[in-house]
Amino acid sequence: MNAPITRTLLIAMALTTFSATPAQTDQHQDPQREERLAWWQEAKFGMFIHWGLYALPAGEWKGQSYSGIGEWIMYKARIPLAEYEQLATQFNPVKFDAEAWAQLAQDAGMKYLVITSKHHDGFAMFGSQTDAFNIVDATPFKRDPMKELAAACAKRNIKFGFYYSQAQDWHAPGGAIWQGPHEDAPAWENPRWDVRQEGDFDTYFNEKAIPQVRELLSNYGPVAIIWFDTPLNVVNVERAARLVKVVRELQPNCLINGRLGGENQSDYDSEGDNAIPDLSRAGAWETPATLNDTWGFKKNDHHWKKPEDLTFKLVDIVSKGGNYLLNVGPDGEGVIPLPGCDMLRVVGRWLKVNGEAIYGAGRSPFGGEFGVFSKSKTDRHGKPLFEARRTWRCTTKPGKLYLHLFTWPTGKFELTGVKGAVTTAYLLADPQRTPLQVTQTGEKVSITLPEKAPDTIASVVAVEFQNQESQEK
Ligand code: FHN
Repeated sequence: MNAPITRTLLIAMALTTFSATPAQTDQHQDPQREERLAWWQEAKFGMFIHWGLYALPAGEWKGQSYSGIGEWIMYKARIPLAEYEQLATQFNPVKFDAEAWAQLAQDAGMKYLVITSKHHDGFAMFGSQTDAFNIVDATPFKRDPMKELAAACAKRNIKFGFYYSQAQDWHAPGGAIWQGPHEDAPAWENPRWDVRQEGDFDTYFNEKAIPQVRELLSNYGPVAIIWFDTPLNVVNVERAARLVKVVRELQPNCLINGRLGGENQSDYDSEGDNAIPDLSRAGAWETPATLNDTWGFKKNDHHWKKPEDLTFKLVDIVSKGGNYLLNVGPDGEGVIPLPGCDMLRVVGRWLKVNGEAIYGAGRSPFGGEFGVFSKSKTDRHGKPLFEARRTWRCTTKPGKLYLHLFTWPTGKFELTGVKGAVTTAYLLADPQRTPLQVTQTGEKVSITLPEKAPDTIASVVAVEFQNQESQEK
């Protein structure tokens, strides 16, 4: 690539945001897309896994700690390619246990799993004929963990998917590189830090990205999702269409997330990282989120969220119409950090009792429970501040409402704006489903509750209606 073109491309890249992704999909009136999405709409909760060579430095390089997300260490410390390649010679995650990872996803109540097959560092975590910089050919481990994980997921009926960084590749000549700023890292005049990165994007795209996507979709059985990321502005409509063609040719049922690039070619929208919309959102969308403050393992990140908060976020997202893709970052030995496992199992236990109100559930018909826009306070963009409320949420199924009570009311729970005649209400935590006392006057419903909440995180009251019509907004 000649210098002026490189410069223009890189400047243009800097003008695009890479984390928050605007709606890219035109999800309307495409019956095939609707069909592809059916299982995913039911699933609601998935496991994201960021695992790669970056798990070894774990946020530190040559004695220096780097702030922010750990999988960006190569970029932040501007690690020369030859030095980064040395990590592969040390990568031997002998404690990796695909069965244990898939079992954790199952225990957490997660119905699908998406793992980094190649992140921005360019290292393939699968056996690749395309590029020797991969886990089978370049590490002492020599195993293909993706094969093992695909099999472990299939055994448990967990849908299996791959993350693939289609634009950014800091190792292949011509791969795109974020210009910055990124967290604490500045904006670089020339974001490339190693001459080996020089090259032409199309050569990288044609000779590495497309063939590797082909490998992923040919060698691992059914792939439920291919999760692209940071298209920058290099994955334009034409390049995106080429990726879509490969996906549709090899695995017609495979879903494509909302960070492909180009326009209107994804199956569902990806929200920004850890971004949950304030209000309900139509269409198919997903929030990818972290358990602490990093995706890839960082030894000093102990800033774990609480299981109560994760459960709230899951319910909040489902009640607004979305899916929750929650990340774990295994370490260099192949172990998922224990605090993450413990938290996920708490969410899973809650789902065992209350899963009926999550899987396949629709959005809230109300909306006031999400919060209100402040009349006096503004956010950092100068827009009215959204003051979120967290006391309750509502999900729906035909003829049913599910009230998720995060704060247990004294005596009664009052609901207004209810359409239809209530026939019965009961707690999902009550195996006998003993009817609760309900009074209804027009659109006002009052449910008498026991003194103590049966579930310390959130108790769910199921409310049934005479009419089987959908209660969803
Ligand atoms: O740059 C990546 C980041 O490392 C991580 O993979 C997240 C996950 O959504 N995606 C990008 C930033 O949005």
